[in-house]
Amino acid sequence: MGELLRGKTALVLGVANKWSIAYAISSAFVREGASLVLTYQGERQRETVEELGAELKASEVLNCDVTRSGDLDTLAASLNQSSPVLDAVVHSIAFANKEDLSHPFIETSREGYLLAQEVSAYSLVAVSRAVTPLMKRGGSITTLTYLGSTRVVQNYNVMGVAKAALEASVRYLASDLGSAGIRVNAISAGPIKTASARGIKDFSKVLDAVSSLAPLRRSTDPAEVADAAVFLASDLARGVTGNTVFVDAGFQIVGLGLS
Ligand code: NAD
Ligand code: IMJ
Repeated sequence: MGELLRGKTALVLGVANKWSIAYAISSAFVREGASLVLTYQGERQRETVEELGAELKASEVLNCDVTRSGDLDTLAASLNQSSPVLDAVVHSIAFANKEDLSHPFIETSREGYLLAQEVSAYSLVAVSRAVTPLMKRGGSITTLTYLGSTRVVQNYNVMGVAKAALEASVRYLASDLGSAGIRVNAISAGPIKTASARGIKDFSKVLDAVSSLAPLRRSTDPAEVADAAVFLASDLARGVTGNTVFVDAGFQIVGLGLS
């Protein structure tokens, strides 16, 4: 048990199950003394996320599909009732059509491109606008990104373009919100076997390649990402905004790796 987030209230969006990076972050936040509000995406996830919320003693577990602006308005209104002061927000949400993550990028349809942008990048802007009025003491907004935003990673395709937009959105949001004492950052995590990775072709090969080439010679543990999220949400990171922090066993520095 630590105290880095004692007295802080955090909203975490993106817990689907216990493998979710957002779940590891939620557990670390609770360990550091934060109180939590979780959201889930639609009825299908309600039971699982309510169970995880109960285990983490979350004060609330609310429905929020980020593509529905009504859901964001309702979320802000419910929070205003129950947790009128928020200190930290974690956005751990991404989605693209499965076929767009296996076919050549040039074949991406207009609809598929816009869907990936809407869910994976625009949602950070929409969530930030909805909840920043509750961040009355200032605070921190953190999102999750991946190296495919700036490098070509096989099959990441339309998600890479969406993550590039997400990282640029982090910088513009940091600029808008700095005067309110709100910091905005991204964590660029190395590959982790979550529900969003399991269906991906050759994902085990990606994990093996990364663990042999990364300076630390291993893959990324969700608990390491969670501890970086604790840092960014805490007052220790009071001077850090607009940044992308890599938690990837060092993989992103490697040029030509021969293991
Ligand atoms: P995950 O599947 O557990 O989490 C993705 C979450 O996005 C789910 O909770 C899902 O419900 C949510 N989501 C999708 N569409 C939504 C919508 N319309 N409204 C609300 N929520 C929606 O997988 P994860 O790996 O924990 O992914 C979390 C974040 O981490 C994503 O942004 C992902 O891009 C990023 N990331 C993952 C890895 C990895 O290797 N797993 C690496 C780097 C970054
Ligand atoms: C995803 C696709 C291709 C390569 C990939 C990934 N690599 C990594 C991921 C190398 C690490 C996981 N990742 C970083 C993501 O952001 C995943 C996003 C994602 C995954 C799915 C799978 C199921 C589906 N849609 C998805 N949308 C986004 O239908």
